[in-house]
Amino acid sequence: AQPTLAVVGATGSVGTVMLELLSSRRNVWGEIRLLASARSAGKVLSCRGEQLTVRELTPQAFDGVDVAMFDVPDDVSLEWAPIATSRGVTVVDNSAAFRMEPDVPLVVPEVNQEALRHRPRDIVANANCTVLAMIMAIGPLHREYGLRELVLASYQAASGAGQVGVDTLHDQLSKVAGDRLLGSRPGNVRQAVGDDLGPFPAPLALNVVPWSGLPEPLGWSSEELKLRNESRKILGLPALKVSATCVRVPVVTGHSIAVHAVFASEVTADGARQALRGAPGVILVDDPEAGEFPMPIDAVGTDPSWVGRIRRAMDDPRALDLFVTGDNRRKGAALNTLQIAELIAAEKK
Ligand code: 11C
Repeated sequence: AQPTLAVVGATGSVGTVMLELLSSRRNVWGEIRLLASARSAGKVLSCRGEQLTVRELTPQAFDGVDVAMFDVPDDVSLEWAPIATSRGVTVVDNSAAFRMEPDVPLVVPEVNQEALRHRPRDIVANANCTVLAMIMAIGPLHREYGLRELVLASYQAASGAGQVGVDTLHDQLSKVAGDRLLGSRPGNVRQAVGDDLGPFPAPLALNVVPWSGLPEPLGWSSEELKLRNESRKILGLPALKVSATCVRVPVVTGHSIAVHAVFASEVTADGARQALRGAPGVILVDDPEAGEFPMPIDAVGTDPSWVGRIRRAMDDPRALDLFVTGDNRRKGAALNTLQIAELIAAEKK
């Protein structure tokens, strides 16, 4: 029989993309069960052409389930993933709750699929959305040249903060539209936007905000530490040097990263392009003279990481500079989670 899949957090922003992907990818599932908080229970959602009623998340709701994809806040995953595994379910979790646990693999199928084999807790973690966009490009380059160091700047979309982030950006954009003096005087964008900043620490419309996530010691943000720690774990490079600055930009969907990557051996831009051209889950868009660059407006709604602006560093023959963009709700969240779930489904057959 085909395995039963539960989608936990089915009504959320990433859950919605999970249902879209389940409707468009090769069907490997028997029953699909949608679970969410009591508030959302009873809603009817469409998936694979079926109308499915959302059920409340309870321990019994996992009975008969083989694999569960979780997209819920960290504290909900912490509580509910062990309840699911105790009922025989393999959990693929998109929160940050388990990512750095040594006995939980952090898997990107195109980069470290072998890590999936060792999962003593029956929990597999899905990586952070900024990490996922970047690591898809860095994985093949690491295999070719041996990665030593990453210096990163992110350009993260509002949807990284969920639907409330998207709504906040659109509300702010409507408040600033039409007034051509806005942005030319100190403080006038703040005044136009008002006090409702949603999940962001400053106005996002007509602005960039050099902050994403929660405060960590010594001035770093949690998002910046995730880029460091999760990259190290996925690549199996525990001492990799990583410095990141994470920035929110007024984009709805699509996280971008400017990458300076230092390798063990000399690189060439053509060699890097060659390594990326055949890489699964990567699309090379690198013809600046023709106006072809990786950009969120093109990458949104697509599966791969878009990579371009590939240059050898002018002052270091072992370093590359490049730009990467990926849909943070697809490969950055729903798609990678589902790819892992599909690999587990194939094992269970
Ligand atoms: C953002 N990347 O753009 C964050 C959201 O580690 O799963 C995802 C947080 C995470 O705000």
